[in-house]
Amino acid sequence: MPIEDLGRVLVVVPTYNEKENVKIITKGIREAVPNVFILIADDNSPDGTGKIADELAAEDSKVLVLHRAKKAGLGAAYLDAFEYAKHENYDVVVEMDADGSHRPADLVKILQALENADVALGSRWVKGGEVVNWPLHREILSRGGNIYTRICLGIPIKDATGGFRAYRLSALAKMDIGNVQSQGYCFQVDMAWRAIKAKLKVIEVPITFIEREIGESKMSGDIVKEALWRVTIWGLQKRLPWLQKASR
Ligand SMILES: Nc1nc2c(ncn2[C@@H]2O[C@H](COP(=O)(O)OP(=O)(O)O)[C@@H](O)[C@H]2O)c(=O)[nH]1
Ligand SMILES: [Mg+2]
Repeated sequence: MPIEDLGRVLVVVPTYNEKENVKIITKGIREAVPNVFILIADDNSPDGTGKIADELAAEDSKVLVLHRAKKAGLGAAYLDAFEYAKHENYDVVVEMDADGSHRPADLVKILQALENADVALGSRWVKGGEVVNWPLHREILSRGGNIYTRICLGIPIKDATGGFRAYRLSALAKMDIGNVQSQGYCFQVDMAWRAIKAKLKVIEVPITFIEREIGESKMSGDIVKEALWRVTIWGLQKRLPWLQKASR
């Protein structure tokens, strides 16, 4: 089945201080999958990324910009974008970083995989997946975090923290995302966990993740801590159902 059969696809690219990267990624996506819509979700980046995004939108009618008031985390930006996708009747929504870590060539693979799934997760930790130029501590953190997640939640997903993935809107509608509160990596785990709980077909697609060359990572200790405590609580809730009521 060709990608066109998926319907209207919206690739959401969240940005915070990505003024050089935003042009490169927009061009890369456009070349790899000519017909997709691209939504740049910018949190009022101080470096002027939002203005550059507006210029890109002026040149290409399928590039759109979601201007958000201030930095409020990746999860909030994506939830806003998903709401937009629903309102505008898209069929598929994709999450993709602006910093060059996610290759447009893999976007094609992820969309093709979605032809037989509800959710397709780009995965660094399945056979054929890889990470390029990551310092050892990042690799240990990601591998370790994913093993911990798999054990806590009892799910078969090898890379639940990755941020390169596609959802059918019909799947998002079943995932009860109105009460998602998690932000950084935890947002990704939260979404994967909800997809599995909703009994959707989730598949992992091997990707090559390349560490950014331009700009700075927004990863922080707080993001790691958030993932750790929330995943631990979800794991406990799964095993001790009476905890469900205590917190969601
Ligand atoms: N809109 C928005 N985008 C963000 C925010 N934090 C990170 N991003 C974007 O999310 C993507 C991934 O973030 P990055 O800093 O590269 O994280 P890393 O890959 O884990 O080091 C990039 O495109 C960032 O610009 C945020 O608070 N708001
Ligand atoms: Mg990055």
